[in-house]
Amino acid sequence: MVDSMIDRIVILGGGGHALVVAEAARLANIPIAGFLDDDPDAPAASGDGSIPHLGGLDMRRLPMGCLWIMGIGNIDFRKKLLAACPPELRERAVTIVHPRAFISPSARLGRGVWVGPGAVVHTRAQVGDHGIVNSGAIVEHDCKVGFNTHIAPGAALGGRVEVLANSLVGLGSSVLPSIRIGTGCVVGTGAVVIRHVDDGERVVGVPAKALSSRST
Ligand code: JB2
Repeated sequence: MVDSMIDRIVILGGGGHALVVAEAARLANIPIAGFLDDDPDAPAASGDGSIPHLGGLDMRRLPMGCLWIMGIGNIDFRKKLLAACPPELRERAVTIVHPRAFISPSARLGRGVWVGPGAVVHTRAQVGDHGIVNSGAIVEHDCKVGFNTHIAPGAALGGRVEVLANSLVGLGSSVLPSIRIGTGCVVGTGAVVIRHVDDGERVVGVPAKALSSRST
């Protein structure tokens, strides 16, 4: 079983995000071994584009020779799973870029990154390991997207924006150039961020304000 997994990918999770990643893998002619999920009847198991269920969601179950990618959206759950990744498998995380994304030749993508259709990762931008630049998101020049950070569909980061690890920049939100967003932050759907965001802060609205300050 181990040898047969070499150069095929295993997707962690079997929901909508896993299906999106699997579809791009197929378009890029990357063979898929299957998915891990505690639910054997997760959406990836049936319907169009179904893939085999290989077992429960436990990084230790990843077959030794396989390549793998996180196929789950929830950042906290991803973080927990990634922390349990056996050291010998860390370098086997594979980056998948949808064939319709644009990646500047001077941009740098880490391991285990997902870049969706219509996304742009522009000049000298960097995306850390297990980052997500989802469908139609724009990461402008010189941006830095941290480890396990998710730039959601349609979100836009202006030039030189930095978003540190384990943060979510929500659907359709915008971040002005040179803004810094800390670790473990959430930028709400449609927000417009015009000031730096501290570690752990959740901001919403136009202009974006801390959630906690809304009640004060
Ligand atoms: O806390 C968890 C957990 N959360 C999700 N514990 C365990 N054991 N399993 C969990 N899962 C598993 O991940 C579920 O079994 C599920 O099959 C799989 C995917 O989770 P879900 O279907 O909730 O969503 P998703 O991660 O595929 O997609 C989300 O994130 C994407 C980025 C959705 O919000 C999508 O709309 C979004 N595009």
